[in-house]
Amino acid sequence: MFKAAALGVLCLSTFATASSQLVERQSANPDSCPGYTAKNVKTGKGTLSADLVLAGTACNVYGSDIQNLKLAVTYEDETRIHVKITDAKNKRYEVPDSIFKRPSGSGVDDKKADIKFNYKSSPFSFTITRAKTGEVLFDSSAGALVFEPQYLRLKTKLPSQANIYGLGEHTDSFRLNPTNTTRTLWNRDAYGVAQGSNLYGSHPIYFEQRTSGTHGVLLMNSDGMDINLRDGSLEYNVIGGIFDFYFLSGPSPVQVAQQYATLVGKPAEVPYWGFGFHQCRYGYRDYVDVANVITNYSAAGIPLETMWTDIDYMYKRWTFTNDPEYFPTAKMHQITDYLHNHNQQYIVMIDPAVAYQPNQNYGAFDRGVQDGVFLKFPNGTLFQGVVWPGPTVFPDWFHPKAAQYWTGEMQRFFDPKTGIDIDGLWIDMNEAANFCDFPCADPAGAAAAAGNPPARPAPPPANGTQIFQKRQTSSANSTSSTVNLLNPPYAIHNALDQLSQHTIRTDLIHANGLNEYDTHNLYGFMMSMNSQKGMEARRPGKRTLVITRSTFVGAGTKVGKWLGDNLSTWDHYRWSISGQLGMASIYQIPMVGSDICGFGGNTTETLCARWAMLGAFSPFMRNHNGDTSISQEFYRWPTVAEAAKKAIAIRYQLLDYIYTHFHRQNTDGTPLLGPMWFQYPTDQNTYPIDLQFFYGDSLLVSPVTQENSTSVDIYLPKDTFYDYFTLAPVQGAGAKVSLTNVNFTDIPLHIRGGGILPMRVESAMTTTALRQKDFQIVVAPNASGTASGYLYIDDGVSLSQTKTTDITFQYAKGTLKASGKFDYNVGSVKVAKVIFLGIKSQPKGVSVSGSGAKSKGFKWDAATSTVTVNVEISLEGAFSVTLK
Ligand SMILES: *[C@@H]1O[C@H](CO)[C@@H](O)[C@H](O)[C@H]1NC(C)=O
Ligand SMILES: *[C@@H]1O[C@H](CO)[C@@H](O)[C@H](O)[C@H]1NC(C)=O
Ligand SMILES: *[C@@H]1O[C@H](CO)[C@@H](O)[C@H](O)[C@H]1NC(C)=O
Ligand SMILES: *[C@@H]1O[C@H](CO)[C@@H](O)[C@H](O)[C@H]1NC(C)=O
Ligand SMILES: *[C@@H]1O[C@H](CO)[C@@H](O)[C@H](O)[C@H]1NC(C)=O
Ligand SMILES: *[C@@H]1O[C@H](CO)[C@@H](O)[C@H](O)[C@H]1NC(C)=O
Ligand SMILES: *[C@@H]1O[C@H](CO)[C@@H](O)[C@H](O)[C@H]1NC(C)=O
Ligand SMILES: *[C@@H]1O[C@H](CO)[C@@H](O)[C@H](O)[C@H]1NC(C)=O
Ligand SMILES: *[C@@H]1O[C@H](CO)[C@@H](O)[C@H](O)[C@H]1NC(C)=O
Ligand SMILES: CC(=O)N[C@H]1CO[C@H](CO)[C@@H](O)[C@@H]1O
Repeated sequence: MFKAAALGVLCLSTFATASSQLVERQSANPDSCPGYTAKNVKTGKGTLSADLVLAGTACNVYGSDIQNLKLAVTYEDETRIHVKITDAKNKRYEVPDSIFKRPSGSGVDDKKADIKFNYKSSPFSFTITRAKTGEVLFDSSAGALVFEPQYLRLKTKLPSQANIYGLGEHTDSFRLNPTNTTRTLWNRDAYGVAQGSNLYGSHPIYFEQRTSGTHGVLLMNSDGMDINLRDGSLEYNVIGGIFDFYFLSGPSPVQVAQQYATLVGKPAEVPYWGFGFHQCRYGYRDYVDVANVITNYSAAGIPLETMWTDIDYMYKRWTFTNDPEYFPTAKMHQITDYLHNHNQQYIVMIDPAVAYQPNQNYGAFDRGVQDGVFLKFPNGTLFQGVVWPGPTVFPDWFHPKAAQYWTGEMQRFFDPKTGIDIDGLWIDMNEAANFCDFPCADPAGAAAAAGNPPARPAPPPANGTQIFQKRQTSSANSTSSTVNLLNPPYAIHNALDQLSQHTIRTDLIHANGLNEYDTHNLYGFMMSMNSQKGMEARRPGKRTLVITRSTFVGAGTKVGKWLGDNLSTWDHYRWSISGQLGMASIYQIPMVGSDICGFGGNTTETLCARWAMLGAFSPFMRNHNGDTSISQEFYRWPTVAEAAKKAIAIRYQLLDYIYTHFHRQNTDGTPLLGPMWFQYPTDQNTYPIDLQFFYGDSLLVSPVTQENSTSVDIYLPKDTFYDYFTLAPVQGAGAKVSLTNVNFTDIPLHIRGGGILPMRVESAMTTTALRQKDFQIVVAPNASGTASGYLYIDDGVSLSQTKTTDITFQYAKGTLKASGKFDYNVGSVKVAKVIFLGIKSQPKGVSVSGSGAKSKGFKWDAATSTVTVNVEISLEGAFSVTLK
């Protein structure tokens, strides 16, 4: 329809008009826009409202300027201000309540608030300032406010070289480049992509870190957008919805995280076993392969908690089916029975797209059609795309029967008696991904051309036969349309040529009248909500473990997240750290991890060894790779096996420490994983660091990050640390420290002075066995000689816990005190050891108190300044241990 040259030259395939308008688009300058004047300003208790009237001649940069806007400001509590700007006359799309439950309540007295809203009338702009100091945190006077049907623009001033974090999902550095960053939010299936582009999820939240404090800014909007960071400013360019801002006061980084969690929802608890080690790959040929991996792990003495299967198990890749020859139900029962009998678990993947297979007795398709839950064109024809099974249809999560349909399919297919008795669920391709080039006029032809689904050789599967096709990346060929829901005038920097490319058409209308254009970024989150519900219905009262690829604000309240299809490269190994820091500490999705050893391409022994160790300090620890990659189970190489055994043993010994921190994040939003500046917010040296991080409050992880290297330069703030392995004190000087001779089975770890770590005395092959091990308490005093820590224990699986143990440890002046709640019945598990670090002189003796508590002697090690006290203390009540 349009000249290829025009499309090619300007890369504006989205702009479906004559070339004169292309020129206009090029010169469109929002800074020339008139802005708005605030009139009729009304203030109430903690509220302010105003009319915003266009202040001059419309600039119409990407559409017609809307004449009259409405401003509503609410001081929702002392720490949060809500600022909403929308069309005064016409209702516009807003993120629905079913996705984001807006806080209720009418607000607090602004005099009590930690941050303040101030405005200028003409042209209208506003600031957010700290009440105590008057420091300006946000100032929209950096550029004209523009509000057009499909283009919203607002620009705030920032300090030069600002420290901005968030605005994910991305593989950029954790601290975003303050002078030259464009973050595009448009969820996208992004196989192995480089940095600087839009990925699977959208999180329009940023934290800004200053030595004077930290604050957070959320734009609650699900439309596509570009956020431009230039030196001194941050600019939103959004293609729909409204300006719906939430400002969070901090002032500490952890407080911003807590405030954000309060706003968007605290992360769901996961089962204790979810923290065990998970193994998966794409390309396990059949049930025999899966069974062999399970037994090979056991033979290698590497703990395997959960075995996974990718889409390989499906019949022709149809979701909610299993292949009767390669993965027959009876054999799958043998596998799940075997795993469950050995206290191990099983997880499989499902995709949202349902194979388009009319008249094939394919229940998941037939029932969906009957319920009318699939996305349709306005004329009622089913919208089809192409995914793994070939032509597919897509559930419309906004359909009133969609949740019931999805839960029903899950109940049926995962029925423990007649189906596959999974313990958790993996959901993929939910951006939603679609291989068919837009406009996908011939899905069947496109599927056949791409070889979806792949042909399988004649059964039975011969050992060693590669039966699966490659994971494809489709090359886009652009086409255009004149409809705005497909091609808005402002083109965000989507890495693909247009919004609908490689996904569901953005002009489709959902059952509730919302369009895909506005809600595209919600698709993966809505699949997450429904899948989580489906899992809960299978095992009522039990926590779920659902791992998704696509996320939106609040996804952590339902699911965990893996970082997607990365590559087996050192870059991706390094980026996995900032990727998981973003998810856990900024977006409140703490059950996160990367594909250990890398997904695409071939790993190497040393990369896999290093990644096995780094991955042991991801909340979600899973080894996974692609179908054409070499096998990378940890037992494949001696160094990797040794590294994995060692790192998993450390992880398991620390599992209750991690579980306690995860529970705390569930309770108040305090991140389980944090960047160094969360703990040292006034130390500017920590701001750019994203290759070291804290796992819980007290463990600093500093992996080797260069190929073939056995050394690493790490930063230690001015503070007391202890080497995790020798337990000897290490004084941090606020400077770099070079660590050498870090061999391929080692990862540097430091305990931060001031922490108390509850650990198991030893590791185990499963988390069930681990829960039978005794505890040892490691006390790591800070320079003032004090320390504190926590231990939370519950049954590890129930949604509501009746009896829990929640202990606070305090150490000062030679005495460790444990107090709190001791209601969970731990059976015969006791505290067997207490290790005091940094004790420079030999104690004269030790005493213990607590019902039935016994001391069984102690040992002081002069070389490392540690005292190890052997004890026998029940976890039934308060106790203390004193060094005399
Ligand atoms: C800004 O970033 C873009 C995209 O990464 C790059 O092409 C360009 O060279 C950068 N500009 C400057 C001034 O660094
Ligand atoms: C399991 O281990 C055996 C013996 O080392 C090996 O031959 C086989 O390839 C392994 N299979 C898998 C699936 O790991
Ligand atoms: C309905 O609309 C779609 C998209 O325009 C078109 O491909 C399809 O052929 C139409 N169906 C019928 C029955 O007209
Ligand atoms: C296929 O592999 C399984 C498990 O390793 C083995 O028991 C079986 O004998 C093999 N079959 C053939 C035909 O080689
Ligand atoms: C892609 O678009 C160009 C320009 O319209 C056209 O010449 C070409 O045939 C198209 N390619 C395919 C594979 O459709
Ligand atoms: C990975 O290794 C396999 C087996 O040696 C090889 O066939 C494949 O081409 C390699 N892949 C890449 C991306 O190098
Ligand atoms: C690491 O060592 C391997 C094997 O000696 C070599 O092939 C590779 O080039 C080295 N990589 C770097 C970055 O030096
Ligand atoms: C690696 O170093 C550790 C001590 O840090 C040592 O125990 C281990 O034997 C070494 N492994 C190898 C393969 O050299
Ligand atoms: C040690 O920790 C206590 C709180 O547990 C704190 O009050 C004190 O300032 C800390 N001392 C140092 C030197 O960090
Ligand atoms: C497409 C892509 O890059 N996916 C992931 C690859 O791995 C890094 C690090 O693990 C992730 O952050 C990416 O999201």
